[in-house]
Amino acid sequence: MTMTLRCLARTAAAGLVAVAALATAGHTAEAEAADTLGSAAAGQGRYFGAAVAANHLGEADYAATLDREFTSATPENEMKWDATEPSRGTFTLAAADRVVDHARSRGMDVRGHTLVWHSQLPSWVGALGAADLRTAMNDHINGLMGHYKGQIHSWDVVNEAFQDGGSGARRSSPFQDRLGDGFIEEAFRTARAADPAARLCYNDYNTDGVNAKSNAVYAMVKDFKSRGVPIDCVGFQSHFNSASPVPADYRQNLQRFADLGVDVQITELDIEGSGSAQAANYTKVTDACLAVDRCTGITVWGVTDKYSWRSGGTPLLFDGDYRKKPAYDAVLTALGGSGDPGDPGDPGASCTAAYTRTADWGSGYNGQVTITAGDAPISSWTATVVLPSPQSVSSLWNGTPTWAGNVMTVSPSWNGTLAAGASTSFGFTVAKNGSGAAPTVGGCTAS
Ligand code: G2I
Repeated sequence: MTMTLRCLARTAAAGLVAVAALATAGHTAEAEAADTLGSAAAGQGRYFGAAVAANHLGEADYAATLDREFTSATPENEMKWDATEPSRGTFTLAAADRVVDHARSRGMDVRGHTLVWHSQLPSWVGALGAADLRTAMNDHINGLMGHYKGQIHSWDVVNEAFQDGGSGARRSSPFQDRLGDGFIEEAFRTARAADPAARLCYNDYNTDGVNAKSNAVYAMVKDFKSRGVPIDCVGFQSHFNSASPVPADYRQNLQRFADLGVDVQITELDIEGSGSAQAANYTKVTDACLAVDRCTGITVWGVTDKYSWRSGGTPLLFDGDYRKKPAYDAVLTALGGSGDPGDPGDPGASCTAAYTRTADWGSGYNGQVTITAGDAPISSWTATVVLPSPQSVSSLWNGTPTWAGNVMTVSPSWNGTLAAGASTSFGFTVAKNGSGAAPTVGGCTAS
């Protein structure tokens, strides 16, 4: 049932659909605790996403963790203006396409980040006069949103347009300085026409609690709603550390925006720290989102601490070796899920198999396969070894082989139980019979 729940939750694009499907099947989300962030969040009618970098998708553990746990992806840098339109009118979208294709082929939603932002802006944009800049801004929105039309769940149309500090004023940028306050409204109107199905968000940081900056954003959203300027959501980046802790009025702040008639999303969550203190802060944030009906999802700003923009602060849910941190367990629990990593078939039970030739003497060789448990303890494993013809195995130790043609499937003899991350190995002696080729070691499966 655990497997069934996960599959249903992943297949359905919207969490509410997942809940309905489960109810039809005679189950509820509560009846069987979900065992990934994405499936647990879906049980609450929400998505759980991560910022994704195209250049890490080839790393097996990165992709496996992303694919297993998350139901939404935000390209971390690939959709920014410097990456997508480095010279005027020339759109370079290959890296962004990689993230979008990876995510969508695995049933994830995609958040678009970001269309109009003062940072990561190519210098040609800043050199334009007002009329040209207005055209370039609209062309950029149309170019990106047109390319991804129908594929993006929510777009950060404008990012970080307000100043830090107490004034609540707009931040100086080419857009603000040349086009004035109206550039935000214009960007949203252009965006609505470009992809009417996409949710259009304003996204910012240090707006997570009630303060002068969030008050200024609040006033803008209220004005937009009263005048019919198209806006659907507000993103709260939520980059927290000891200098910028989770605000005590986080939930109230999310709620007051929701009460304006927009969705709220936690868009770039990371919290520096470790252990139970970090976990407690993640619980606060997750609980706050769950307490606000229109908080539709949470995105953490990266998959693993290894590649975080604040990697020194270890702010994410998986450590540098893709192990679940206490913060992970805290979020999963807050979402109503349960890890239960020893359960057969649980996605936590995994292993890898690595082959080495440990000796070679002309007519024969010794091979060794090292089995390493993934991020949960395992109670058994099997690994397959395909032997090149016409080689034959004369002996095998620390494992139990069964044969089908030249495919040897090895299960444990005494060494099935491994702690998370722990290794064991089996070895075998091969008669070459004229071929010195290396065997192929297939997948490792664990329970
Ligand atoms: O700064 C944290 C985030 C604040 N809100 C908007 C987000 O878009 C922003 O993300 C970060 C990325 O996580 C970083 O990865 O934005 C940074 C740039 O403003 C990104 O850093 C840049 C480095 O500055 C570049 O040197 C590097 O080439 O990442 C680029 C790609 O790795």
